[in-house]
Amino acid sequence: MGSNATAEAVLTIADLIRDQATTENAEVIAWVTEVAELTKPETVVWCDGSQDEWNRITTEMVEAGSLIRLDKNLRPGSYLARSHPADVARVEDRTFICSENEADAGPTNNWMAPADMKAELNPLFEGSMRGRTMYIVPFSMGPVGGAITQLGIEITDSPYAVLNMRIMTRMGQSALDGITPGSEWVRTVHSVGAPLECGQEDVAWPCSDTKYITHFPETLEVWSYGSGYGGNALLSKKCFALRIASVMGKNEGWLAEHMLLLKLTNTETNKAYHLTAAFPSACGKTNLAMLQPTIPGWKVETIGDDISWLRPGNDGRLYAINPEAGFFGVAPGTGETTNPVAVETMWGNTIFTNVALTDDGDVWWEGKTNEVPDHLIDWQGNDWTPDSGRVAAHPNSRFTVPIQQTPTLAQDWYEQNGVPLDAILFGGRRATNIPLVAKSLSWEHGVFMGATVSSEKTAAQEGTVGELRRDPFAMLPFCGYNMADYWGHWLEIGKKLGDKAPKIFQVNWFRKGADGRFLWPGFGDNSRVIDWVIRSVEGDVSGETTSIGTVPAAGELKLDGLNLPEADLAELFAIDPASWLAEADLTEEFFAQFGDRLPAEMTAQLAGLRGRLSS
Ligand code: GTP
Ligand code: SPV
Ligand code: MN
Repeated sequence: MGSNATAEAVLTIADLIRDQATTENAEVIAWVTEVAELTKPETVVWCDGSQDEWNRITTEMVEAGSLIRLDKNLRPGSYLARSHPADVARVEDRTFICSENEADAGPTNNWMAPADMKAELNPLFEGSMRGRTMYIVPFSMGPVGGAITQLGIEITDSPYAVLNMRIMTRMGQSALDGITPGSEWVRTVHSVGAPLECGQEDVAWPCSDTKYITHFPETLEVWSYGSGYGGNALLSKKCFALRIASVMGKNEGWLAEHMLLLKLTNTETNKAYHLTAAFPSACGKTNLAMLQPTIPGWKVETIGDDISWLRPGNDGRLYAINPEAGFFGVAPGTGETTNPVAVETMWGNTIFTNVALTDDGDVWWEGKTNEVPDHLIDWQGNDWTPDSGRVAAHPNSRFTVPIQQTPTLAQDWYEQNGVPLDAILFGGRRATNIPLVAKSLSWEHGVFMGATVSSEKTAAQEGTVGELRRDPFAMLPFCGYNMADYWGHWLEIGKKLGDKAPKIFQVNWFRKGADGRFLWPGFGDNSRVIDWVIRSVEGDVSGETTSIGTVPAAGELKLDGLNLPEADLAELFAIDPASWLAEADLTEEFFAQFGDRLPAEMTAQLAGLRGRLSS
């Protein structure tokens, strides 16, 4: 079937697409047809985002052995997927920004000219969906019709991607209806790169050794090949909402950021505040987004855990939305004591990827419970016992869950025009140097703080866990254009906002003592830091100005009930000028690669820091 010989006798793929199309937009139909003629799927499905569609696809996948249905009573409507053991994280070395000019992608991105990349991709996509179903997945990033909202379509041959996209985005007919002729929308194509020849049996997790995650910011396109995993395959997420959207934002005066979004209400005054925070992958965004304060006085509500879009509003303030509709969260370390809100959120309707299966048909991972089950099936499908000498869940195993199941969800998530921001946090995983919290001396200094974030590598990216690397704004793998221009754009936005700009802070939950233990308890106790941040925004505390920023003055940080040793507190805020100056040298080297595209302000900020440290 599907060969050219029979094409004339039966409906052509173009006929099929036109007959089944759930839109009249000729532009959409032409693009879908073009992709189908290239990839040659066996069938085509226009997704409507309905429960029936979900039920049909999950049933098919369970029957095919590519999903395991979890116990209906323990975890209703939930499934476990096990990836190929080599397809477990984003692949940054296979990720490309294909702008016309190499300099526009900048030194921190892999680059190839659009035409060259298309020439390289074409033979790969040629027939890549043979024997498979091609799904057309329309989605909205943000509430349909919202001021900051953008629309897109993902074409994919992965039913796993379709299910995840239904959770992660507002997927279906209303998004497709929003894509009107001539309007701006993002075209994304994904293939697992594993065509099935006639009679060939499928595997549970098809993928290819050859992987390409490619972005064409000038034509608003994404082409992804060879991987079924998260950020490589759910193209709404890192590919569109960060890499493509960051370029759209640069051109249109807004920002696409790797940030959580949180609402805080002072329970005494009833005044509400909104805060975003950019931390690198697997550095605590989901956890902070679901913060359960350990101190009284604050109600915390969740709006987003991974991506925020920021846009100046008519009143001159900076507004934010979470463009997503679900969480694709890190499973390990997520437990009743660390993140009870996440545990409650995933009561059902959840897709788990690469976690362990319990004997009663539920899921488990390291850190889920204190007691470890006697027997499990590990993430690769093998028997596991506590003395196996290996982890049961992959360190980058994930849960995909609808945001609307979050018990702490703020109504603001539905807000068409977003929420006004009061504070922006930058952080990373730093055993040394970076204090628990510091307020920037100005917007420009805050941009410098963001630009100089370094963090120890986690399992969310391929490579050596623990290795320190620069991750400016937690956007190193996600900025779709020259990082120096991006800093310039942040500086511009700051000028536009003036004194209505949110205040910028630096935080670090991960500082360690000489004995290697975390000095700060983290998690719910991060509310103590957030409390100081908001009081600082309000001017209720004045802090103590140091060479690296303003830190809490003695007594300002609420530490009651914590039993934090004096020495640990001192170490959390210790500033060693020698190691800061050594880091400043590395910053100079890091900045140098951007040549004359580096904003002069960044050089001035570095000089200012060195001057303050030396005096
Ligand atoms: P991505 O989804 O990859 O972008 O990650 P994320 O930033 O949302 O990370 P997440 O909140 O899932 O946290 C990743 C890991 O960091 C988990 O294992 C958490 O348990 C751990 N973690 C989060 N917050 C804290 C904290 O305050 N202190 C410590 N020590 N660990 C934390
Ligand atoms: C991250 O790595 O920052 C994630 C997971 O949030 S993924 O969607 O795979 O990029
Ligand atoms: Mn992320």
